[in-house]
Amino acid sequence: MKGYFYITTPIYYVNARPHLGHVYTTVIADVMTRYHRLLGEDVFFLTGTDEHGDKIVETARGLGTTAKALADENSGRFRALWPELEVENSRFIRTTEPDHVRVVQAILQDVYDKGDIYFGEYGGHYCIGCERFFTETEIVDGKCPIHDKELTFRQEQNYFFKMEKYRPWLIDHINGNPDFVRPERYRNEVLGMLREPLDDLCISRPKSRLTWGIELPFDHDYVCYVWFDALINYLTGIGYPDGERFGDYWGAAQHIVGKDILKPHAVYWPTMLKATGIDPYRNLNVHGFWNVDQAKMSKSLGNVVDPLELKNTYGVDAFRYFLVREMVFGLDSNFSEEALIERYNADLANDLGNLVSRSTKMVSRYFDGVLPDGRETATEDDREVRDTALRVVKEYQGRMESFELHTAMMSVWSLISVLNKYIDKSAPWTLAKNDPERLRTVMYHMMEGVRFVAELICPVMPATSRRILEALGRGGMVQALDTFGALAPGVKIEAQEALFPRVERMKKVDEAPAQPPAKPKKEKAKAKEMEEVNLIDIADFARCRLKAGRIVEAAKVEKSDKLVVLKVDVGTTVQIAAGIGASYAPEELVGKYIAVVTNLKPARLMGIESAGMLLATDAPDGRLALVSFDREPVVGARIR
Ligand code: ME8
Repeated sequence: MKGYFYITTPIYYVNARPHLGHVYTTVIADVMTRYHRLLGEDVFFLTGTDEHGDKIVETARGLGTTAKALADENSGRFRALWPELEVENSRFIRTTEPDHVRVVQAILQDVYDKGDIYFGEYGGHYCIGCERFFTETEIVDGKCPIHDKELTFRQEQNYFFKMEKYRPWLIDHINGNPDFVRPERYRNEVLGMLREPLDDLCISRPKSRLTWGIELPFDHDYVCYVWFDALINYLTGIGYPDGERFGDYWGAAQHIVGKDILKPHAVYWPTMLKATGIDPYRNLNVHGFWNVDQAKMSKSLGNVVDPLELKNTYGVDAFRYFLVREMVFGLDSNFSEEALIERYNADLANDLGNLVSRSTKMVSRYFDGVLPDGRETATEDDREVRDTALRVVKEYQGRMESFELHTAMMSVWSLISVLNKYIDKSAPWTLAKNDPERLRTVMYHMMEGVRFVAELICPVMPATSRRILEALGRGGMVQALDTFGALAPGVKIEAQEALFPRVERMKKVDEAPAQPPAKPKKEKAKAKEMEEVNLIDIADFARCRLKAGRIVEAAKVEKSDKLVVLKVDVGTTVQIAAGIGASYAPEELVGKYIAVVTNLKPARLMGIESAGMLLATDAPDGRLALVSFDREPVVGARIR
């Protein structure tokens, strides 16, 4: 029987442009798509944009534009981004499209006719960022726990969906299908939400307040609540109710979402489906959040990561690999460009890149680029290569199935490591002189191992995979992952240069070369002139992480006239040793807002650890003047 696989991302709000978080979810969905295609399954991959609701109207108003124009613009940005990242979605859906409007109205009418929608009044605390009410137990310090913002109290007459009615059914369903919501921590979180009675879901907004939405088919004075509208995209996308695709794919539906939208997907959505008489989706796969430099990514902190910039700097495959490998699926992760560079150099330039270039070059050198026949496994080492390749395939498949993508990558890298060690231990350069028979076996096992690696990285790094397979004389995918020995002897192997040229680490100020030797006077003047016209690229400046900080502690350093040790809040607290002791008394410093460079490599000054640098300049009286702000800044905000 033909296997089907249906994968979705959240549809993203069009109030802002795409960022790293959206890219993560969508790349993961693409990786799963490619993986299931390799298994020969029929895959449908849906992504798109969520365009109705208060949040869009509010943002558009603030920008002096219309909701429609804002939606068109930002939806276009999402749509254009995906091909740049080798994301191959089957459809890009917009909730303003006519087929979606029809499906939402049909479902509303159906649930209304069944008696599960009623008219009533409700007052509650609403977060516009989340577009939902929060219950007393969810509210933290009077604020939305996701956006950390004050909630708005809203009371109005509206239509309600009888969500509470389906709570017992949902609890049973989750208990009967332990991986319905995964990883387990989120399943437990959902069961926690279901321990208390649920409020029925308010599914309308009066047109007197909001018109940017889908009109209720049974009351023209109201539009549909944005979440009720948005979730239904997963049905519209595959042609519900009559489309052939719906019948094929719905039973295989996998949603991927971030932890911020767990409740709508794990509570609203299954109960809505139940009321409509549709089977629940198969799995909800929930991932954690990317933080940036240890802080929550947010516009106000100015630390929103632009995915295109990263792709342009490091290449699409390296960027995709980093996202998949770095984040433990389900947990939060910290993004930093340093970490990306480290992974790039260690895993890609060193482990994978070296393996491919040294192996293909050896075949070129010793066998004129023609793969010799060495399929017979002769020694323990040959067997280790073969057995590892076959074992890794199984392990990798199991991990991909259960969405443990980061450990699936670890499996592949364990094979890469075995192959690199195999080459080192076999020393082909010596065999070339004294054991041609053994050299053939080693070359064959090495190249066949490389083929396994190339096939396994295909979902995450499609271009690199293609390039390696082409170098092995394989235009398309081989997909013989159950056979070690599928690579035919006699194929032409093309020698490869570095697939991933090493990337220099960001140059730190304290790593700059020592002062050049003093120059003669004339040259000095020339150098000064040069310095003045020494223009830098904006990217060079962007490497410097400058943040607004607040000094929380200051103390003089004994035996030093100049040095003070500061504790500075820059989102987190860092210790900085600064040479401003002759210009400021410690007590004068506490409470000051200053500009701090936060991505310097830690240094020790007179034995004191210093993890940053503050900015100062010269005052006319010969003392130093700290760079500060003309009004109170957000502590931890990026200076740009
Ligand atoms: O919630 N780290 O849209 P949205 C990881 N329209 N992933 C992140 C992230 C981060 N820091 N920030 C965002 C909506 N995401 C609704 C969805 S679905 C029927 C309606 C990702 O634009 C993650 O997938 O706020 C998260 O769930 C989603 O973007 C929220 O996107």
